[in-house]
Amino acid sequence: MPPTLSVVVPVHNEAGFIREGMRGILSALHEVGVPFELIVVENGSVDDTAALASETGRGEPVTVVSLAEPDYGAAMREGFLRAQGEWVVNFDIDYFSADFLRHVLAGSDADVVIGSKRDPASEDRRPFTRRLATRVFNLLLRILFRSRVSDTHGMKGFRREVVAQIVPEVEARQDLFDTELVLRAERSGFRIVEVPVLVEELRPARSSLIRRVPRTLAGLWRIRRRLAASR
Ligand SMILES: Nc1nc2c(ncn2[C@@H]2O[C@H](COP(=O)(O)OP(=O)(O)OP(=O)(O)O)[C@@H](O)[C@H]2O)c(=O)[nH]1
Ligand SMILES: [Mg+2]
Repeated sequence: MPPTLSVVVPVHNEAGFIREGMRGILSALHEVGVPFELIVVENGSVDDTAALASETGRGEPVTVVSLAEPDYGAAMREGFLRAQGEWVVNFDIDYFSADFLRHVLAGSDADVVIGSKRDPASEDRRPFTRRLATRVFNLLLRILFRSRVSDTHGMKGFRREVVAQIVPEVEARQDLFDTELVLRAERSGFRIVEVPVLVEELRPARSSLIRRVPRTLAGLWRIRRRLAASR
């Protein structure tokens, strides 16, 4: 029987945190108490992330996938396409919650459930610069795509049908994969519901915001051209 929940977690050079992160995610899944699978997709790590992931997942419904090139979006795509669950949720290794899983399972008539860092009832404990980046990024999505979604990064859940229909269409890789996936789901008329979250990363962010700006702008522009062309 397919599981109710699939959780997909992309990981890269996480040897220092993978055990703690996976144990936290597994205990959230056990706490929620529905049949699940956990799919950890490592790519391009130069440490022993994959081996530690396999060791930590022993005896649990865990699949560890390893690919050559470091690419967040390629890892997400691979994990989503392997997932068998009625709902497919994506977590970062350092940002997940049992409450979010409960929101997803209670998702009634929703097709997509987004844990929005910008929901009025959310509590975002990240540093000011990260919160500002989220706001500016979302403003861009509103202007460039007329999107009504308030956040595309972070915890998200998708019904099987959304994954099957939309994931193969997504061309963006790296960190814009999530954005194109959500924008395409929105454009296809799937019902998106946002839920509040407590944002408390379990370790400081590793990526430099400034270095991401030019790549993000160019990537958004390409998504805009693709979506316009596929209308
Ligand atoms: N497979 C894979 N996973 C990645 C890659 N880069 C980052 N990740 C994973 O993506 C998740 C988020 O990455 P983080 O390093 O925590 O990102 P951050 O610095 O907090 O930045 P944001 O979360 O984007 O604000 C973690 O689970 C990482 O291990 C990659 O190249 N490949
Ligand atoms: Mg992080």
